[in-house]
Amino acid sequence: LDRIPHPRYRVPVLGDVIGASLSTPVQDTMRLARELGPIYRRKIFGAEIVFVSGGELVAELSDESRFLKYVTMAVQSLRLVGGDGLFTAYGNEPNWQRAHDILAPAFTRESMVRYHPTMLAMAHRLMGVWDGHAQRGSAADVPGDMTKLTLETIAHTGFGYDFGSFERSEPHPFVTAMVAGLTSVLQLRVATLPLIGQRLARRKLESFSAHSEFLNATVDRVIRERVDSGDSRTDDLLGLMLNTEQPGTGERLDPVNIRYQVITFLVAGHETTSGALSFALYYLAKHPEIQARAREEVDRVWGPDGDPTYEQVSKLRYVRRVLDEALRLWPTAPAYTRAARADTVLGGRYPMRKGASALVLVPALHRDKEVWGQDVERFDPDRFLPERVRARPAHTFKPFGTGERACIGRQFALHEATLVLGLLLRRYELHDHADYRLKIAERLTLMPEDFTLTLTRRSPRR
Ligand code: MNH
Repeated sequence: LDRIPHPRYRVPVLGDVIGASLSTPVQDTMRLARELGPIYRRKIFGAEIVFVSGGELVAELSDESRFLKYVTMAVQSLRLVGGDGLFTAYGNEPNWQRAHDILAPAFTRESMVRYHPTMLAMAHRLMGVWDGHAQRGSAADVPGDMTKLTLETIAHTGFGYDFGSFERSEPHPFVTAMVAGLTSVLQLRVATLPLIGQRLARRKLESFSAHSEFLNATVDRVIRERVDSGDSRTDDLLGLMLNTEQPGTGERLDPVNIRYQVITFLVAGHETTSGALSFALYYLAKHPEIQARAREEVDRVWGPDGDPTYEQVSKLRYVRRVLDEALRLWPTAPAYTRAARADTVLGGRYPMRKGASALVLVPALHRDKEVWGQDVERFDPDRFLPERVRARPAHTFKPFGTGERACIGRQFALHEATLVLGLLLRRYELHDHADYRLKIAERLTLMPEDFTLTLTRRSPRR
C-alpha cells in the first residue's frame, strides 16, 4: 500500500474525508483520480479502498485468471434487498451459476427479437406523452419519463407485468420504495459504524424495513399472479425461473431466490438504461449538429414512417455511437470491484494479497488521456468508429463491467436504448429550452438531475 498515493490531508479516525461529500461520492473520486493518478487509495471510516482508473491497470484487473468480482461492503448491504440474486451473489454461491444458466436463454438474440414488439409498444406509450408536450409546448421531464419507459419495458418483457407508469403523474410507488429502500440500506451501513451511533441506525433500519416489505409484497404479487394463472410459458424471465431447471444438474431455483431475482432485474434492468438514455438525450440536445446527423441516419435507414424491425435497429450505427459516447462520459453504473484470486503484483509494482481488492472507477477510466487522447471531455461519437475502436487497447471501455460477472442485460439495454433514441429522433426535434447545466444525481446509478426538454413534432407522419 505504501507505494500507492493518497490525499495529503488525513483526518484521524474518519480518514480522507476532506472535500468529500455524501451526495457526490463518484464525482469526488473522479477529482481525486485527476489529482492523484491512475491508482490511489483513500481511507473512508477506517477502511482503505484502492481506486484504479488507468487503462493498463484496468486491463490487468480484467484478467479472469488473476481477478474476480469482489462483493464490496456497499454491495453486501444491498443483499438485504437482493439476497443471493445475480448481482449481489458471491462468486461461490451455488445460486449464482444456477440462475445464470437458467436465465441465459432470456438473453439470446432470439429472445431479443421476441422482446422487440414489446419494447416498441412501450416506446409508443412514451411518445403518446411526448406528443402532448409537443402540442402544448410544455417541457418533458427526461429522466422521469425514461425511468417510466425502462421500468415498463423490463416489467413487461421479463414478467408480463404492467406498472401503469405512464398513467400516473408520480412515479410508481415501487420506484419510490426502491430508491428510498436502497438509499436507507446504504446509509444504514454508515449509521452502524461505531461513531455515528445507534439511534440513527435504528431509524434507518425502520425506514428500510417499511420499504423492503413493500418491495417484497409487490414482487410476490407479480409472482403469484403468474402462478395462479396456470400459465407455464418459458419465454420470459419469470417463466424460465418458475418452469425450467438448470441444464445438467436438474436443479431449480427456490421461491426465495426467485423473489430476489425479480427484485434484482426490476432494479438493475431499468435505472441504468434510463440514465444512459437521459445522458444521450442531453448530449443530443447540446449538440444540434450531432442531433441532425443522427436523425439523418434514422430517416435514411428506417424511412419516414412505420415501426422499425429488429434488424433495422442494429443498422443505426451512428445512433449507437452516440449511446456509446454518452456511456463513456457517464457510465451509469460507475464502479465495479475486483479481487485477487491469489497473491499477485498489479502493474509490476503494487503487491496484492489473495482477496485484496481494487475498485475500478469507470468514468475516470473513460477519461484516461493515454487511451482517449487529450480532449477527453469532448462529446465525440466518432471515437467509436470501428477503426478507432480497433486502434485502442482492449479493456478500456467498461460500462458493462467485465468477465463472467459482466452485465447479463447488455444487449437488452443497447437494443432498447437504440430503438428509443431512433424513434424519438425521427419524430421530434429536441430543444435545450432551459439552457440546462448538467448536474448529476448520484444514487446507486448516475442520472442527470432536473433535466427537461421541449419538443417539436417534425411532420405529422413521423
Ligand atoms: Mn447491468 C451487472 C451495467 C442494464 C441486469 N450491469 C452489471 C454490471 C454493470 C452493469 C457495470 C457489473 C457490476 C459488477 O461487476 O459488480 N447494466 C449496466 C448498464 C446498463 C445495464 C450501464 C444499461 C445501460 N443490466 C441492465 C439491464 C439488465 C441488467 C437492462 C436486465 C435486463 N446487470 C444486470 C444483472 C447483473 C448486471 C442481472 C449481474 C450479473 C451477474 O453478476 O451475473
